[in-house]
Amino acid sequence: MNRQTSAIPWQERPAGCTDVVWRYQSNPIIRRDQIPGANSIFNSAVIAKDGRFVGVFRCDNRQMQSNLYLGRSGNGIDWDLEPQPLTLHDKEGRPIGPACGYDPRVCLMEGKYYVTWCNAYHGPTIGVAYSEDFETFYQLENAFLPCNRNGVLFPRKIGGKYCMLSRPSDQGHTPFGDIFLSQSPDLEHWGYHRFVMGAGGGWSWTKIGPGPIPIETKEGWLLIYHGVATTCNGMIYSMGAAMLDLEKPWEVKYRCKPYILHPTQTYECVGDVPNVIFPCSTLCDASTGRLAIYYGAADTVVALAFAQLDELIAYVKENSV
Ligand code: BMA
Repeated sequence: MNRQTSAIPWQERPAGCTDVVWRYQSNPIIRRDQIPGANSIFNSAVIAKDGRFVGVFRCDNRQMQSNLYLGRSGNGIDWDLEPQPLTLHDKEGRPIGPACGYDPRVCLMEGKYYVTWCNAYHGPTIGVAYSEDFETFYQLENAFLPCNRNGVLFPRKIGGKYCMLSRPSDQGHTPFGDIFLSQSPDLEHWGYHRFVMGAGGGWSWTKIGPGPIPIETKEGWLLIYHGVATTCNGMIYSMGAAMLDLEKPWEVKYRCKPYILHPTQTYECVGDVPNVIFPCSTLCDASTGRLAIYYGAADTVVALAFAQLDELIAYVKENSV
């Protein structure tokens, strides 16, 4: 189970709101210039550790280069971000340089914190690194051939294999894209690829991509993902949800027809890339079923939304394709 035990950020659903997912009233939680020299800080991943919170943050500098930065927080809302990018080490422990790339996810598995992100190797592909202490990170082999984005690990082996979702792509802004699942005995050799689900439906007809680490529930893996529609004015990124089979997670049990969050607020609609909601992580309180969802807004800032896990699952089932 990847549910957390720390007291996660929480705000009750505002009076009069009937939405299954609602926003933190003081969004955004990370400003675009919270790291000196930053242009923007957005699509970022947090996780609970030792009663506090840690995270890997995407920061684009003023040359518009993307790097990953570490952050720490006592409450999951106010974050201290390191001023320099995270340094990667090779398997022998030698420093190999800053973690270049974007859109990190963080997965706790077998006592290690795994970071997957969009790395560059003759095009975008999925970088993988791990840390036991969230201080020193060791890079493994890239998971896939280019071009691929949105590598998202499951938090345990399934059927004896590690599993990762991803979205094969192109070099650019990819006007297509479906979610696939790959399996590995060792987190370095990936195969047994399976189709999971494709772009489709009004708000996600152009492409979809997996978001936070899937959440294990009795009824299946809850997958929160982003879906994209192309309009005469560009792409709109919304948040969707589906349930995957627990033991065959390439099988979709339920897929929610409506989006669960859509860019409507100024900080989601105005920024470097307007109209983008891009979820990368969740915190889930096991005792209360409270869910905090962290998402990048307008490719500029980090924002927070909330849901009750049971309500969200019921909503996905009731509104399933
Ligand atoms: C995708 C990625 C994301 C970004 C999104 C919207 O292709 O680059 O990092 O949030 O586009 O611009």
